[in-house]
Amino acid sequence: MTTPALLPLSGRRLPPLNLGASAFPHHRATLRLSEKFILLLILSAFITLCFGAFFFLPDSSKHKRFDLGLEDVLIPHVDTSKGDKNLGGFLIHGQGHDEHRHREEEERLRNKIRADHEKALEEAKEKLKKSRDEIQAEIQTEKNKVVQELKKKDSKPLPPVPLPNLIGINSGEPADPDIREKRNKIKEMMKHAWDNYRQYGWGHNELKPIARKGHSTNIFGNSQMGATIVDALDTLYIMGLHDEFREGQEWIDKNLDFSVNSEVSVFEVNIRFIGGLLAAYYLSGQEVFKIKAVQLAGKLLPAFNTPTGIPWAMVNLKSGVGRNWGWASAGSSILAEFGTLHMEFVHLSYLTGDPVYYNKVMHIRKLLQKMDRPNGLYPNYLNPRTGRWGQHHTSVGGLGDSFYEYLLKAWLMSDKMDTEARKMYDDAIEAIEKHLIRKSNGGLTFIGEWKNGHLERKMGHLTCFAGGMFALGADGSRDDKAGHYLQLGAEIAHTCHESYDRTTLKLGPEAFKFDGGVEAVAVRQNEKYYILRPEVIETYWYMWRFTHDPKYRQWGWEATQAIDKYCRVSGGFSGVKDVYSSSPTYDDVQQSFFLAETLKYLYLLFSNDDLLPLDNWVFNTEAHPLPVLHLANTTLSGNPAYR
Ligand code: DMJ
Repeated sequence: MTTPALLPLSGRRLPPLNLGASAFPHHRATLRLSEKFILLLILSAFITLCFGAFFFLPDSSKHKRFDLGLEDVLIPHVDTSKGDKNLGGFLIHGQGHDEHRHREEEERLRNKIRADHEKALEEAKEKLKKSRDEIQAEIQTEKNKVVQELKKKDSKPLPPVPLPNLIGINSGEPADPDIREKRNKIKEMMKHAWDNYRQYGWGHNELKPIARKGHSTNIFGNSQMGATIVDALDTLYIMGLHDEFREGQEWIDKNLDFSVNSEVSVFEVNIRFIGGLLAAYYLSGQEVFKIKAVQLAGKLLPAFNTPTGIPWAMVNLKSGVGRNWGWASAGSSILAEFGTLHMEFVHLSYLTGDPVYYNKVMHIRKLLQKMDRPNGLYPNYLNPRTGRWGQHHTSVGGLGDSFYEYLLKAWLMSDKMDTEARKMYDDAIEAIEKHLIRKSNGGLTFIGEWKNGHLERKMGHLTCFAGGMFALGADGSRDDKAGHYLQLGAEIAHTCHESYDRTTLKLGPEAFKFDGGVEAVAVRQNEKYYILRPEVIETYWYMWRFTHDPKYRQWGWEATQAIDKYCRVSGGFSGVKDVYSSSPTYDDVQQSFFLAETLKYLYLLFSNDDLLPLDNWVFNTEAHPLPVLHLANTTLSGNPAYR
């Protein structure tokens, strides 16, 4: 009950009564004093009565408020001519007399109550379907939310973080007209891929260039988060496609929403979305990208609520419930997934001043450091409940690859201050060289896969990125083996080029063997596809930057022409199902990494080295450039919060 209306009565003196002629024109002009006094008494008694009655009236709000969201349907126009109605235990008051309207209201009310009950029942049923772990994870998520909220309230705004030195964003124009022409061709291919996605797949994650409609895979859950837009932004930027960049920015600003009931891959969302948004932020300086990256990162954090702190592979962005892939050994998380968060998470802490991200990835590192490694190798599978390895499979390709890459890049990104990461990288690479790297009979260096003490002499297209990694890690290597690692990078680049050159389309297969007389060739039908992957071109580019051997540009140009000839369709670019067939069929998917990585690495290969120089930028595993944090005495940031 509000009091202001009463204050004038109780708080102030009554205004003097005007009892003169103007007040009572029908009476005599003057009244005797006693009459005036009696009248005054009656009036004040009347006022006191009204005042008291006002206080002693029952509180009507108690009767009409039902805190079940029903206010809007209960209050208006309820007929009380037949007395109060009692519906579902709720007392309804009201006034009016329209019987028909009354019945309608009643019906509406019943329906709403019924619908509410059904909804509650459904929710209860859904809850019962969940496992104990899931329910526990939900509770934990809720708890974390509360803690985060409290933290937010407590924490004072941090001073703005100084931006690192952003060098070489708008450079790279080659003087040589032939190289310029090739670079322009690659830009034209980017425009073709983008324009078609813009026309037929806008807002969807990817494009089906033949069916000319949107496409998605389970890594993005059932969401439509515009993966291609986010993944392509920095490529558009460095190519000078600024109108397209702005279109993408506008879509992100207006539409990119992470409060969706969708179960996504933590790794993929991190490398494509967070990496893409951060790179777009650093390149363009547009705050919206930073804000979205931080919002999204907050949605991934519940994935870390496991007994060990090793995150689940997937997380529901709305509920925060996480789980692992059904196919992974013994319910394990995957090395290349939980081990490929470091770069982005360090930048998130750097930009927000919130150490939560940094702490999550450092916790993973510490845990890995403590574990025994069979033959010094990291198995691909780790159980997040028990903290034990799953199957002893080791790979520098799928399931393992970018874990090693991120150890090296954590060191580079910290301006070489994070020596712990460098040591882990050096140790891992030594074990890999000893157990996984071999020369084929024909003299091709390859990286096989370690399976329970046995070397499988097969190399994946994904593994071809390692040529670039070895070259990138050459400088600063243990025992000054820079020359050795540069050579190793060159040998892997050569092997991977052979895997392209030995096909009909001059495009590489998904996996190729070095066994039984076969060298760098796919044997199984389901390994003959090419899905616009970047790894071989990525290695050409790193090798070009470190050696300037013209063969890398030549090989890159061969790949460009093959992609344009065999993967280009009028609705974009598509993967092909068999690189050994002269009449290949299309898989009808334009992968977002084609725009993020393949075309970017090709463009960089035909640009001068002053475009995104490697002393200042480190590319995440999806080719999103993040600046080196040149900060002395810390591996993280200049923010005192970390010291
Ligand atoms: C990309 O999404 C990333 O490079 C990832 O690390 C592995 N492979 C795909 C492209 O092939």
